[in-house]
Amino acid sequence: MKKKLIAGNWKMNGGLAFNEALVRAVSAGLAPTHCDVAVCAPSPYLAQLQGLLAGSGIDLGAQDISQFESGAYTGEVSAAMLKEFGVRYAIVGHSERRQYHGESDAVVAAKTARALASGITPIVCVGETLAEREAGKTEETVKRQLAAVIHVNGHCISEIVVAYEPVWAIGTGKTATPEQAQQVHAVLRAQLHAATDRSALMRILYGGSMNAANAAQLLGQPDIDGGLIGGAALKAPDFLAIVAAA
Ligand code: 3PY
Repeated sequence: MKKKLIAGNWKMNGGLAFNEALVRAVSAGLAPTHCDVAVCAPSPYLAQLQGLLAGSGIDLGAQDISQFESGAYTGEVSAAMLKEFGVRYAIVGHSERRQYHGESDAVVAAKTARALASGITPIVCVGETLAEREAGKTEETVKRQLAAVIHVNGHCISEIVVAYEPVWAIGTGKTATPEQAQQVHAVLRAQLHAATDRSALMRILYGGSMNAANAAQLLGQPDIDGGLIGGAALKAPDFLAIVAAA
């Protein structure tokens, strides 16, 4: 049976004291797990988080991963470095990285391949902008973004976690309706199905202002297998409520 995954994306938030208080509150409130739970923290805090999460049942994730193995890539963090801190997941191709750091589909594919080759599960984000949705290009956009990582040679794509994050729902407080989200998730599932006979076991998360109030309805959709949680992951009661709804 496939377990749902609820992963917090802390983005560029946190601090030593804040992280400790948040993780302690989440761990204390976590009922025996019926779903997988992870937090994707900023790189400088991975060592702290590795310690805090030990024995909690919560996995550690990074928010990015270098496409390169090692060398003269100032500012980059390699898969091997992430592994040293027990990182299990890495978010790849979040729209904020595509938008502010110019990450192309090709770069996202290279990062996905690097993560898979290193035993880190990539959480590959896809999603359309408002302009693309209004132009009727939602399907075309997400299919193009997913195709880029599906055709990564030589890797088992069934190890990928996909996250559908409509860009217009990120940091805006707007959320796709459960029906809108399900519609896109079904498209993504069909595309995965054409690529692997393990598509039914793959997790497709919804991200984009998922919160305590809307989680149950979104997570109740047949092709929504979890959530990638932004702002609500920074508040223990909200994050726990989403986990409970999974
Ligand atoms: C959001 O919920 O805003 C996100 O971007 C999650 O990744």
